[in-house]
Amino acid sequence: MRIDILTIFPGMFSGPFEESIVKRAVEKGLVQIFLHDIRDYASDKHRTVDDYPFGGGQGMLMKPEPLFAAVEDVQGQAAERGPIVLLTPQGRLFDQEVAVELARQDRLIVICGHYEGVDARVHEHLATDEISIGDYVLSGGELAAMVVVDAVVRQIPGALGSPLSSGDDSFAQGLLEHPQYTRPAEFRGMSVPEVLLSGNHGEIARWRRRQSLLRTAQNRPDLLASAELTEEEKQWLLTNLSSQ
Ligand code: 6GU
Repeated sequence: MRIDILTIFPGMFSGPFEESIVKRAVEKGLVQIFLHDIRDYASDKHRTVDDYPFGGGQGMLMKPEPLFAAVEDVQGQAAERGPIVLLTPQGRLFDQEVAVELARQDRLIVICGHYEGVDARVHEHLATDEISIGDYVLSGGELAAMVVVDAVVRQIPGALGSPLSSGDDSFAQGLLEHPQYTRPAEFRGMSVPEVLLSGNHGEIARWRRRQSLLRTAQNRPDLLASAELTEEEKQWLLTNLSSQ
């Protein structure tokens, strides 16, 4: 997979992509990430990428010409085709399903929005997808791009240590992940649940499933609404939620 990121702050990406899973995926040749400075595509000597909104209003907007020029140039740098994703608080909400969908692409071109927004012609005629990472406003699309790239790259087969590692993640089954423990079995008087030490895989699986349901009901009842629970699980949850 090839990912091209168009940004006015390419330097912001040097830390996050040079550590951990993204770094390893790049080293393994599973993904190539290219950063492009949108200012390189400005046509004036001041390298202007923003301007005032027509009709008045607060702040500045990103001009269309440098963004169109950047996407056209970058697109020509490789034969692969894929979505042109504009990162903006006006986009569709990013979640695990979107991460999996994007991870299936051969190529992503990601545009980091900035200032008070982006000229609407970029939304309408250049971007093929618009993504927001949540209902809050960031100063720019860069942090969102890091979030999206991290979540996408870990879905590429081979990016994680074990091929099954991402299947257990929170959201992979539409529920939050169950609690996990490592050694020591007892720490400052806090002990690991007995069942996890029992070696009984059936019991362990049942405990984990119930803990997933409990966490999801407590922290993300919205997710529980679309999960499939057996009658027994519903009963168990009712009993155990009310006893907390
Ligand atoms: Cl993609 N960009 C900005 N600027 N703010 C956001 C966002 C994106 N997603 C959530 N908030």
